[in-house]
Amino acid sequence: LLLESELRRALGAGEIYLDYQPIYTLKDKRLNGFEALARWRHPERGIMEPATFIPLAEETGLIVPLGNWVLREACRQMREWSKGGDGLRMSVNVSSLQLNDHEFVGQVQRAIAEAGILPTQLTLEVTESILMNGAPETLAALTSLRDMGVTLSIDDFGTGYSSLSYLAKLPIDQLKVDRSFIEKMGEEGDNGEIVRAIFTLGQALSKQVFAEGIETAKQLSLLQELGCEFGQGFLLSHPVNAERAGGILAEHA
Ligand code: G
Ligand code: G
Ligand code: MN
Ligand code: NA
Repeated sequence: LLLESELRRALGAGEIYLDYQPIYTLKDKRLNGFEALARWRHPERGIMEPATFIPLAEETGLIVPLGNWVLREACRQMREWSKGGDGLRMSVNVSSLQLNDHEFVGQVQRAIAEAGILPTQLTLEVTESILMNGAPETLAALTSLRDMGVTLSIDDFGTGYSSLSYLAKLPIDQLKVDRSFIEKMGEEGDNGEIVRAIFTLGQALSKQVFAEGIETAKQLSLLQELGCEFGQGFLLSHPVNAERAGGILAEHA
């Protein structure tokens, strides 16, 4: 059983770190940026996936300091990788508890300023459910972030229950199609109809559509046919540590 005290200690002890999954253009595999993914190097249990500790962090409220650390570290790393220019982007996952924290917008602003990156280099990924429970304060926070120049993305898109009229009104730039839809693409009896429908929706609402969880060449070619611009997945690259991500960046420079 994971304990709150362990996670609290881990944060202080520097056991939490970030892996990075490259995001590419699908047409010609140019590097667009990275998604930062939190990991916990536990002294006895080894490397732990976020699925095991993010829920604990959320239950205990530790997600606020943890999320703030992730944000600052991702921005700092982006700065280090941006010496050759400012075209590279970093995506950071944000929990609803962070968004609802009244200090969040200020923390994002500080993380950007402290690192010395452009707000346009940062993308925040929020889940559909955050938006559906859409408290006015949440929407106000999103609007402030977008006004700053930060890009906002809906992660795991298609698994929630966004009403289309509501979606049209949200201050959101991107839809990230949930991996489950990409997974089914190219299987017997699935020619990507759902994904195609999400693309049509994205176009109608002027939202960029990203694909995640691309694992097969078949999925990639179907996505290319759909005109999907950006994507990530094991076929293109697994999440890698900062050093390897730096190497990938150097290859693409
Ligand atoms: O990295 P995968 O490696 O297992 O990530 C699993 C889930 O954990 C994903 O849904 C991802 O969005 C989430 N996740 C990863 N890193 C973070 C983080 O820093 N903050 C939050 N809130 N979620 C994260
Ligand atoms: O929910 P979120 O999109 O943030 O989830 C990111 C998670 O997806 C991470 O756990 C990452 O390791 C995982 N992931 C990335 N690419 C693939 C893939 O191609 N297949 C599968 N099964 N998982 C992937
Ligand atoms: Mn994500
Ligand atoms: Na996702």
